[in-house]
Amino acid sequence: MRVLILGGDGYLGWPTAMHFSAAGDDVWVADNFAKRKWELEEGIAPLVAVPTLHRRIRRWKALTDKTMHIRVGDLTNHRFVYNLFEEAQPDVIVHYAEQPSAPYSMQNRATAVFTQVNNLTGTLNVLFAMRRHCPDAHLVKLGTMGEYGTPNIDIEEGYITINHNGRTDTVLYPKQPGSYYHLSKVHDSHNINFACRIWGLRATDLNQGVVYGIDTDQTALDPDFRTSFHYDHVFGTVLNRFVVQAAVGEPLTLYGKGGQTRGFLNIRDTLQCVDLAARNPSNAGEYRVFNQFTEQFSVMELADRMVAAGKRAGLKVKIRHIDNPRVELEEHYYNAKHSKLNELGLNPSLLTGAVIDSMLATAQTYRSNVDKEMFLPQIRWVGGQERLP
Ligand code: USQ
Repeated sequence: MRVLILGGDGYLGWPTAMHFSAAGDDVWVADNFAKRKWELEEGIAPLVAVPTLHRRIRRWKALTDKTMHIRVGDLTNHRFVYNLFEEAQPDVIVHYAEQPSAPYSMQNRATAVFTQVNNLTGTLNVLFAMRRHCPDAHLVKLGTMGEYGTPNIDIEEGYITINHNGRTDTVLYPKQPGSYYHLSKVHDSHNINFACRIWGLRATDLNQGVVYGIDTDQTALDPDFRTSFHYDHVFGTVLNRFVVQAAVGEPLTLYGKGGQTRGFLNIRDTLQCVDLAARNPSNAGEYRVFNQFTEQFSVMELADRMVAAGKRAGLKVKIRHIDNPRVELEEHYYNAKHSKLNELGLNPSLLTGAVIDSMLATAQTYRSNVDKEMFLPQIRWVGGQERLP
């Protein structure tokens, strides 16, 4: 397949690029390196410094003799997107190229507006470029489980059948997201669904849970192939943060009561799921939704597992309860369906003690890189004052 990966420099994009290239697919990657700029703005850095994308691609070629094509540009520039799609003629477009952090989007008006303009404009340009240059291509778009929020009923896989006043219809599942970032994914979902309905495009929206993990088969091949792993309060996801906090002897930052329950998956399973979606495309005109996670945990359960892993490693890991900087339910019902990727053959890597132990060991290796100032949350959902010019 010819696979175009949008956001190929990121935590998930780079491992995805290596995964498809290793499988023999023709890989094109595009990125505008915006994430590196946001890191500088926020004063944060990944656990391990990440070489430039150009250097990693050269190293990949040297080690595997496989070429990846790189194009640098911004998806909000429609000319860049049109030229890219015309030139690459992809069979599959894997779209990660969005601002991915809920806290980043909740800092102030400017970051909320930026997140939505950036994410929505980029995705709209992708849809229009598909219509013009590759209408048969399959869009594999990274959505989020956070689109659904935490409703008091079971979460279905994308659609729900409703009986209303004696009539029945199947509609997109209602969305109650918890940040302007998560809302940007909701708006994207509606735009993609609409493009499938009116233009007959084909798309799969992967409503992904919270990802954890440092290594994939390919990142472990060479130090240059390590991915952009964050543990800070802006871009770090909860288990990745806990692992690094434990590695440097800092308490785990548990927000609120800790009963917040989410779907989780290993970064290795992200690659497997994207691969399964890409190799089993949806039909023309079909907007397909997969709930992409393998297990549900509460944040407290993860903290307890981290404490146990610390004990095995001879570390005394403590839990610190912090006033929740977010507005979210801290005790709630959560039961999300996730069978469609399993039906396609997903073989999950579950969160065993051995998986946490190995993440902890890797984090300990890079202990001296950790900036402990980046652990405490500095962005609140309410109460922050916007600085006006
Ligand atoms: N949390 C803590 N302590 C921390 C960090 C987070 O208790 O130090 C809690 C949060 O309050 C929240 C839960 O852990 O209840 C998850 O937070 P997170 O930062 O790991 O994940 P989230 O902000 O939801 O966003 C992440 C990714 C996002 C993706 C989403 C999937 O950054 O790109 O869309 O996970 S999901 O959560 O399923 O929507």
